[in-house]
Amino acid sequence: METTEIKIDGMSCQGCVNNIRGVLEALPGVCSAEVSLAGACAKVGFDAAKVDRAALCAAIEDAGFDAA
Ligand code: 9UX
Repeated sequence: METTEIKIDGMSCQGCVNNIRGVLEALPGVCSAEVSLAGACAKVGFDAAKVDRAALCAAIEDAGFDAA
């Protein structure tokens, strides 16, 4: 498993955090997702054979946030 940290702009409450965690966990290949409102970031564990960092960012962007 690989892990990556993604900066996320636009989260304003714990609901956003839960939404993003759900979006990430729904992606095939994502093993774990920890999202921090205070840290404005996500730490994601994933299987690099199934999903890549760009796809993680794209899913967060699709949910209405800025990911980098
Ligand atoms: Mo909170 Mo986030 O009411 O999209 S869920 S602002």
